Amino acid sequence: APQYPRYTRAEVAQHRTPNDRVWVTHGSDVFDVTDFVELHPGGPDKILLAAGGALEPFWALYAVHGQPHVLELLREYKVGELSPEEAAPPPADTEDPFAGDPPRHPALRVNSQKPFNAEPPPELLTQSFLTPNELFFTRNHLPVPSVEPGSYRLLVEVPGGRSLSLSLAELRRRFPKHEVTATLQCAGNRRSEMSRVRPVKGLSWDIGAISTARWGGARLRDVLLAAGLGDKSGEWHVCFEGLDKDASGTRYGASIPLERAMSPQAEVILAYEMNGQELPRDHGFPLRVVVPGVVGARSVKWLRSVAVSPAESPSHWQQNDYKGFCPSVDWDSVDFRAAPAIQELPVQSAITEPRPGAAVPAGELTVKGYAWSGGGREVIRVDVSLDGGRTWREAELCPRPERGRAWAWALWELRAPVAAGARLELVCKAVDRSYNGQPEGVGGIWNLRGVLSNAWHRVPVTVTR
Ligand code: HEM
Ligand code: MTE
Ligand code: MO
Repeated sequence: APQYPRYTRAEVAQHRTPNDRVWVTHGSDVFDVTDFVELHPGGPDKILLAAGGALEPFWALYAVHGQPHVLELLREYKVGELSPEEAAPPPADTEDPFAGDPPRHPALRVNSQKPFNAEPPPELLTQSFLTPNELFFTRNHLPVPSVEPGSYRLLVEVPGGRSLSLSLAELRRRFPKHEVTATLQCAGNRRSEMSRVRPVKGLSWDIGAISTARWGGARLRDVLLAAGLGDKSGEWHVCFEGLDKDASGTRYGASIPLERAMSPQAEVILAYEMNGQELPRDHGFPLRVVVPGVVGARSVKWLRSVAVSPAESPSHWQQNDYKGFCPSVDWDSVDFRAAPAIQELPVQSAITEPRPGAAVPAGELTVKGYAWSGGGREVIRVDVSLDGGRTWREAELCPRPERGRAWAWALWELRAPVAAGARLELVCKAVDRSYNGQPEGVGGIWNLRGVLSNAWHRVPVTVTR
């Protein structure tokens, strides 16, 4: 057998672009696939996502690679092997509250490592209607709690009713499983565009703080009824608390109006399944709330307790965050009590392909993206412009797997001829069933926290020959 040079993972990681050569690993083999990048049937952008690292996490998502001819093709590009000492993982730091966080997919774009906040790259976001669990955006405010599923109990408190303490087995046995396909979006999605107008405080999300899954679990309504919830008049809320806490013991919390929790049409569930698998640790294992059509912040993960209360959750994230304000309000004048907590989100859309600044070939251009609105309001149309909003055409909405309440996004596509040498400004905007549209610019919706960023999405590209 031929002798190959040995490399460390750090050496492989230096080869991430065609200029530096594109290296990948598979098992303990190292490959230089630079000359294959342009030939890749899945496109050059996709293969580059794995550049400098292991192929396995990517190939696990795209099963076409599990065929013998793919491995044979790869073998032609072998240039080396990983050094034997590369196998052992680094020792964990026990002082670090985040040391127990789970491993993550290398494709995720990390906005903050501790706590972990990351979004899928746009090229993968609209690759499938349901976001693979490994790529689903993650928004953690605190370390991921370690939960032992056998001893886990959910506390349920209903005034005038009884307190329940439910094991996972009881939740599954006592309540029928309800499934709902729903998109979750963080209030801060597309914040980076807002901070370009004027600085805002918050994580700099691009367009990927949004993802879609099929969730399975018990209806919150059924659980509250089992706890003896009777007729309630006046204002009531359902407060959720997570098991995740900061150094002072403060836990993540949020609430929704009782009316939504009890509405059979609103389909609020306590989910133990995500896309047919048990919940991943980053997404709330073993149990989370899923509130379809509502800002992600209310879908509390690692659910510790559910309590019906005359007041909203006292949590910082309900009272002093996730609220919108007039563009003139600054950190000296802001009064968080003056604005209602965000629940249903406004209509949103974004272009996922091509990427800003891309050079696209002349001929037929395919523009792809997502569109979604809160409250179950179906997206009825997506308008796309190639000239900065002067003229428009209607995108084709990809068929949705199910009708009814539009808790999930619509993926869309537009094909248009483009001429060599042109400079285009691609723009998209969606319209929902209530004929709500998106604002043209960021200026009028700018707010100090950078939430609710849903202006027309603009993507400049140039056309080569
Ligand atoms: C398709 C090879 C990396 C995403 C394919 C196919 C081959 C291939 C041969 C066609 C398979 C068939 O239809 O029989 C490779 C090699 C890679 C690589 C050699 C690395 C050196 C990646 C990565 C991703 C990816 C990192 C994703 C991030 C895809 C997708 C398709 C595909 C989505 C399907 C395209 C379609 O159905 O039109 N790849 N691939 N590939 N690849 Fe890769
Ligand atoms: N629940 C707990 N317990 N802790 C959190 O930090 N983050 C919230 C919400 N639920 C959070 C939480 C926010 S702001 C969002 S946008 C969603 O979870 C993100 O869910 P995901 O990480 O599964 O995408
Ligand atoms: Mo969020």
